[in-house]
Amino acid sequence: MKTSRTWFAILAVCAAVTISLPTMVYADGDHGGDDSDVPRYFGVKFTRGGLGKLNAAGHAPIGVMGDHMHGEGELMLSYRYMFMDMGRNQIGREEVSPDFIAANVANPNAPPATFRVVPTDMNMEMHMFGAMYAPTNWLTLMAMGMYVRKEMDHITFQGGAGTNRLGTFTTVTKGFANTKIGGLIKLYNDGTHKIHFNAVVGLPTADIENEARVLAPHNTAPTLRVPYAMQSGSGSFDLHPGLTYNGKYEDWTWGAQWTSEIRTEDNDEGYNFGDIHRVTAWGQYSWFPWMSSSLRLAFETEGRIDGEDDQIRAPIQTADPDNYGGERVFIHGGLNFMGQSGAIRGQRLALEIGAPMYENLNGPQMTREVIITLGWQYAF
Ligand SMILES: [Cu+2]
Repeated sequence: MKTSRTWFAILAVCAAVTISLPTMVYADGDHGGDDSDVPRYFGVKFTRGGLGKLNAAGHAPIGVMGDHMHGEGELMLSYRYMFMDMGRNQIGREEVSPDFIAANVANPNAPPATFRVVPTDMNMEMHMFGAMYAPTNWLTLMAMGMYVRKEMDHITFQGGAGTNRLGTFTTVTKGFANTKIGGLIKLYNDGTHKIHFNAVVGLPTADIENEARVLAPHNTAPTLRVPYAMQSGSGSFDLHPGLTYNGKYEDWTWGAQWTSEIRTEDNDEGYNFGDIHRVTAWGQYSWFPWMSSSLRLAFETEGRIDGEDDQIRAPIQTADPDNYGGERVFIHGGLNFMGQSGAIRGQRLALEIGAPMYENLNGPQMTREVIITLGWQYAF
């Protein structure tokens, strides 16, 4: 990564802290009346969500980001673990076998004329560390750092043509993804219906020069820069605008959210991932104050990669910028647990599992087979 980018990222984080400091001091001087005995440090209230019942369905399912705002002076820390498994290759909606890809699908970096290495399975683990703080009721600041581990299994076909298998190999990469910072801005709140704007940016902190040892078709084992899918993030400066709606009535809560990832530039290696647009809607029911369940539908459309990294040239589908993006519809089921008293008061534990209903992919490309998100949140 260019040093200018690193400095830009550091500057942006400092700027966000600086902007929020005066309001934190203001909040400290503003409290009064019934919560004056609540300890405050730098404007942060240590109330553990007050004295009333905390509702497990008070936040959206854990797979939704930037879904809720906080009241003035509240701070929330969170950790999410996300696991995604990918497999089966598709072109459009049609499943294709590794042999079909090796024998028929053209390699844009020919020779060889077709792809000679085919990915068969991939899994991704992501660790997300987040913080939210509300200097005032109409603004919640948020920051999230992410660390990613990816593992991909491949079949190598022998030589330049045919379907004789030479062997298999697995590559593993680890690194930081982009860092998200920004704010959620209240637009409307009448107690039943709430709407806020998501103003978040993605800073180019991702590792995009990951390498791994591969098995090449002529039985050599070079170390190469891995294809785009195995890099740790976009590496570009991205905008993440969005709009979020939340509603509640008795034991029910529901909501909907639009978010996008818009690339504003090429990354340092000369390409950018396609823009992503997501729309999701959910419903939740609180069985008890401490437990709720959720059902969520999610639609996503993503463009192809624009430009290319000239160090990514292997005869594998993931090295072709055109084999990225597509449309996906997922259904997710979730559970939320909310601690009501003692040491666990204010602590939230949530799980969401998603499976595909529809995938139309620019391919050949592997399908997403399952997404699991496990999260812990603590507001005080
Ligand atoms: Cu929060």
